[in-house]
Amino acid sequence: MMRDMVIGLEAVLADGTIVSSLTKMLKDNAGYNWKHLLIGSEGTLGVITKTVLRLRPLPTTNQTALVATASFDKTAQLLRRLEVSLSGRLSSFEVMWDDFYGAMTEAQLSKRPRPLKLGYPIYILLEALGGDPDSDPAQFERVLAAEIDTGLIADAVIAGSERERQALWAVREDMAGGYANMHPCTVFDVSMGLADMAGFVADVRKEIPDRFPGARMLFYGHAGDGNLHMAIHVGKAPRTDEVESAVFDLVRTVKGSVAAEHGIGWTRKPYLGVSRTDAELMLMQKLKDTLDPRNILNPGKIVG
Ligand code: LAC
Ligand code: ZN
Repeated sequence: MMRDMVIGLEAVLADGTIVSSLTKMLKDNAGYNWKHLLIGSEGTLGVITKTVLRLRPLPTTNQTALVATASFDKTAQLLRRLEVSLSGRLSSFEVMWDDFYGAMTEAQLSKRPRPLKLGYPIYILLEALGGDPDSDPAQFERVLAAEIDTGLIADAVIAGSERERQALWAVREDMAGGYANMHPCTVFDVSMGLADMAGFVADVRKEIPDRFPGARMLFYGHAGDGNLHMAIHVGKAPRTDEVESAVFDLVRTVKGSVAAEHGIGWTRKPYLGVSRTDAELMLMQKLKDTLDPRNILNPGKIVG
């Protein structure tokens, strides 16, 4: 659930109390924000039974492109510049490292041609949303052309129709085929400051094959949010604990998160301390003990 979309909530607590604030107020600073305590608590503090979501008017235009850059540093610069030059309209910035792009487009060749040639270190799926059909597409093309001139974009293809737009999105989202030779694999959902991401990826790319010769890896993510996904295959046996502890040691060094969007559950529970201090863990445990003293709500998940 996207935290900032939720404005109202109803939940049942462990003792049966129903707490309800099905408000339509966008601004409400009256006391503790208990709604945000429950959002993301994975059912461990209460059972959410109703929500009020904030809706926004649907944008009427979209522009989509796949671009390639020569480095992650250029990618980060491009993100900062597009946030300004697209007048706040940038809505997707999905980064795909060469390994991911190569595997996906190779597996999809029977369905669609590869939109940009191989050989660049980074590919990015960009999308902008807007409300002005007269000027939005022209602005998008102008902005991308300008970044080709600055050298931040090395190559680009812009979708000229809804069909082409879907074909570009499919490179990122039609992932089953690209994973075909990755089974079994350990998948990750980490995040960190954008400034740390290039170094982190380089460290994983060095350390994992050092420890697990012949390892195969795919890197991709929602880099606009600092969110990085990785899939790591180290052979017929998954060796999940060893792979996780190697990767999470590196996450610790960049003070990153072990769970950017998919939560902790029980698989990431042993690593919660990578991203949370002892004091934070103590506070989480106190909240759990207070709200669910008999440990009946999704026991064993996150804390406790
Ligand atoms: C994705 C999902 C797995 O980004 O979070 O593809
Ligand atoms: Zn994701």
